[in-house]
Amino acid sequence: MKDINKNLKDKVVYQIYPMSFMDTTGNGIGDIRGIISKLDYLENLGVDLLWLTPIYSSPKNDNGYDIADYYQIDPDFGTMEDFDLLLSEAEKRGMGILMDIVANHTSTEHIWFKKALAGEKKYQDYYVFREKEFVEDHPITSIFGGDAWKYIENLDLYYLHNFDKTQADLDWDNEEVRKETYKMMNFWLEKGVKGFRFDVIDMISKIWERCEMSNGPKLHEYIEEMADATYRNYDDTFTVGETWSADLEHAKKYSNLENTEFSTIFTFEHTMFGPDKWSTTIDLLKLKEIFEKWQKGMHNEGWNSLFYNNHDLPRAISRYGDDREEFRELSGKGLAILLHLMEGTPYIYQGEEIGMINRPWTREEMQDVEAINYFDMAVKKEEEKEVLKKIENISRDNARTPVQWEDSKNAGFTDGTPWIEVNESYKTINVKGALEDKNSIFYTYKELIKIRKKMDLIKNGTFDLIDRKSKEHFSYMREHQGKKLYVFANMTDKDIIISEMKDLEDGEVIISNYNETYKDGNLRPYEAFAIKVKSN
Ligand code: TEU
Repeated sequence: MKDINKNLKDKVVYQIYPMSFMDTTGNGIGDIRGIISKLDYLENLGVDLLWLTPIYSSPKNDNGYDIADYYQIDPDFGTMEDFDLLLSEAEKRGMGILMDIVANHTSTEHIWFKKALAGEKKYQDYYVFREKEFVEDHPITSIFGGDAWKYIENLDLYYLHNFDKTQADLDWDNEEVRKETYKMMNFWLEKGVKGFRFDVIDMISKIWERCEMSNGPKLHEYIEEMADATYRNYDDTFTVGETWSADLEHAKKYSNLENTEFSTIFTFEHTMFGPDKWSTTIDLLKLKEIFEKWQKGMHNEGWNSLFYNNHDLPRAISRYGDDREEFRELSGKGLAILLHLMEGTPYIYQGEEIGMINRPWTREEMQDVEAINYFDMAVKKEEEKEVLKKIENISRDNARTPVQWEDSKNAGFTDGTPWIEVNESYKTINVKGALEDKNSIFYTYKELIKIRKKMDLIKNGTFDLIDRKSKEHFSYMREHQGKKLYVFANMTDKDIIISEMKDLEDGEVIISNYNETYKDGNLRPYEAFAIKVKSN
């Protein structure tokens, strides 16, 4: 049996959204050579694994999550030679590459779908083609808005697309589809990738009786089969499943430490609070409860992921912290301290380590298919100003503005015209500046990664909230083998008092976002720090 979860608890993942990372050709789109040019930077940060969102051949209606050929690198990103070079250059620096596997759907440009449209029954069975009667009995709304069934006139059939109409759902109950997927995964494993992130993997088994698109009866059976056929045959792999619908029970099945389907999973409860994705404000009490539920629930039974943002979510500081310039750095460091000292695998989303923030969008500037669909529908019912505010707070485009490398033109991302707006904040927020300033957010992340690797307590300790009723601070205590770690984070822009801090004067402050250490129970705006003490 291979050691698939080697050093799992030490690892920190950095997510790269290649389109927006670094462009070396001047076409305005980031590329693989751009990633290679920044590997020294990532090594300096200290991360272990680089998760690349899809770089396969794609028409990019959903920025690469609509895959036309899983065996080809999209020419916008470079060539297979570039990719091989990336693998070896990353390996030299002790970093592994994780590929994104989109198993639920392909682009309608994929050869299978084209053959299906041309009438080949074999390939129609790869997808979910259904007749009118079935479709009428099974109304399904696309996650990107509108009807999830699209009619094809010359076949007199409908196909299912849970996302964009150019992303046709595959039928995982068809054994050939599964085998083709495993073959493709083994192709990448053979090349030397260290593992995978699985896009909407909870959707591969559907519950048709209830029109539920996730958590179907065969879900775990198929994942087991996939793991056996692929990554379980390789040493030291890392896998993460994107599972929006996972409750604790599913989560433990997925990432059970003994017989693991995935090393870890992404759950999203802490990213959504309101009635829908667009109208949701953070409720600190709720946020604390959600983290507590997952921290306690997974302890010793599974292994969770720690993240605030990714390519589908707005910037962490703008959402959970305070992006006003006077507080941005403090708040960014505070959020990092709060998250990284919990149990689970931390993910850093490109630009998070320098404190990138959201920006306002006009209709013309929006790139994201989800945001555009939403805007066009919402303005029919609501004030445009209100809708634009929601887009500014929540839109995926916020995560997709180019990484701000320098304070020069286009933030040093490209010599050409960037495919998406550059965030105007690049003059003050950029990598060059962050590296030069030993007090920057970057060095807090770097320090947190080092601390994680050294401290068993972070990897294995219990988790208990401190003062769960406080609407001002988010604080907790970890405990393991006679040692305790207290983490305090003021979530407001005011001074606050925390009485629980009083007895900790003898402890050792291991990290803080203010230079001088704390004073008896008084926390300054957004102050966050961790203290290690011996327990009696
Ligand atoms: O995301 C899954 C997903 O459900 C998101 O679309 C999410 O619901 C949305 O951003 C929030 O409303 C994955 C990918 O991460 C995303 O980029 C893709 O668009 C999607 O799958 C389809 O492949």
